[in-house]
Amino acid sequence: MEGTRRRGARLRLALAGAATIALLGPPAWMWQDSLMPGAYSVMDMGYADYGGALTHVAAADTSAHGSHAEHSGHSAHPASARSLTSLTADPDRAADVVITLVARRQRFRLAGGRSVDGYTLNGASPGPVVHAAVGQLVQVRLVNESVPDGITLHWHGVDVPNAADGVAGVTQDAVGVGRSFTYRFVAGQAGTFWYHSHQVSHEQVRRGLLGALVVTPAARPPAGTADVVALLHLYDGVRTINGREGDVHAEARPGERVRVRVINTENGQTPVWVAGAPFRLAAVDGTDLHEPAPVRDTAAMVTAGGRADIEVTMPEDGSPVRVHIGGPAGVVLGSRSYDVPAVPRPATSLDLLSYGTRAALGFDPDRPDRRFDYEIGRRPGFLDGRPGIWWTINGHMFPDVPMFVVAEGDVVRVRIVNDSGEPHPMHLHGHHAVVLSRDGVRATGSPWWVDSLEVGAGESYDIAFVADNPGIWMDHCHNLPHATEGLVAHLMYEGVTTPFTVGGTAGNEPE
Ligand SMILES: [Cu+2]
Repeated sequence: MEGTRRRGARLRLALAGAATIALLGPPAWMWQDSLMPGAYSVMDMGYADYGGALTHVAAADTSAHGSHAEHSGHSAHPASARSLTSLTADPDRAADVVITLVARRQRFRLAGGRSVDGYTLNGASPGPVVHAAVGQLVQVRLVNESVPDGITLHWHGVDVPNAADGVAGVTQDAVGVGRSFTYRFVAGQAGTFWYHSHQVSHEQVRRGLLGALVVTPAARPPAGTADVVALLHLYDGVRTINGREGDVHAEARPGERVRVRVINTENGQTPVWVAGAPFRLAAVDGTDLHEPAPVRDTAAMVTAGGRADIEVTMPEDGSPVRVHIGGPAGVVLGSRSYDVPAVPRPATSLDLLSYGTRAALGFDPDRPDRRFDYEIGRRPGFLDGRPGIWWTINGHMFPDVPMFVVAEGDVVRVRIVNDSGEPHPMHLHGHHAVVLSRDGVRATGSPWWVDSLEVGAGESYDIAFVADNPGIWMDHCHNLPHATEGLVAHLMYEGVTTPFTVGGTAGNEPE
């Protein structure tokens, strides 16, 4: 139990009664109490939340109660703990897709001519589209030529091995100027994903350290289909698609089926709608929906950090189709002509709670091993000495937030409640969760698997996932300024440790 207690220890033991002192003490105490140490391990952050499985752990001493007893035994013996650096793709397997990405701080031009002071990968932003077929091993060597704060790459939506997750201070050190880091992971699921820096991410993502990752089914795409990436990003407040202001044109023949992969790299959700043809929402966050019906005069909402694959069948008469992405501009599909007028955003939006038809989940979410609450609030206080109105998680302010502890194989349920007055796009690393209900209304449509879930002000969601990817994983708001304001927690597997620290000589600053 010693290891369990150690990991559950608060960051500042000397101020274990911090909550009481903060309530009763003068503001100077609160200010001093909030100061973060120069380096800290996320393992020592906040307090352990075992999701109701604590009784199982406690019972382990007197009875062999299945896997929990076994895992409790593991944490009692640090010698059996695994560093997350060992959680990698098979080191003996040769890579199928090999890429080098060189990051630079530079002034660059968007397609269309506007000059931007930011960051590039291989001389451009967005960086190159990384393509892989499902099952292939992807190997990306990231080289930092000139980004002063250091960089990482996080593979957003890909359930990579933990050591490849790219979170500075949690799964690696930030890659300093003149250094490199190699990411290796198997592209286990066909779908639309993206990559971005997770070092000073609120600034580095905004200024361009990002790109698309497309994993296609192993089979060659059937004849008569086309595939278009549409990565939405704002540079200096200017809305772009694939780094271009205004429309992106893509060739599509009459009768052809087209998949437009919309990637929302922004901090707020965005609507997508289609003029000139009905569409189906074929996939969300890299997972195909089950039997999605064609719709028209309807918008699909894409969560910040999320993806939506819009499938359109081109009209037989050869007329073009406009896929609006957040506004008048978008992807215009055509062959002879790209002349299709913009139409206003439809009044109705797709509700994914009831879109498509039911299918098996592959596990039983009604028999969870752990149940967690992730209740988001807001209150005045100090965060690292800064006064402000900060986010809270289960009533606690960063860094005294819960550490959600699971064991490998657990079925995990999480109730996300948003009482903070603002929407939050919640992003769990390393896993996909299925939405069970919203505001108590059960999902009746296609299994709705997410890695980025818009939780509106006043809303609550029940989600579930299988803990099948050991490691230490961020579970945070992907409105990246909100993450800097303390809306960050972690999911930790029993028996997994990290040697990395936030802060320290590498200057790790994941948010
Ligand atoms: Cu948020």
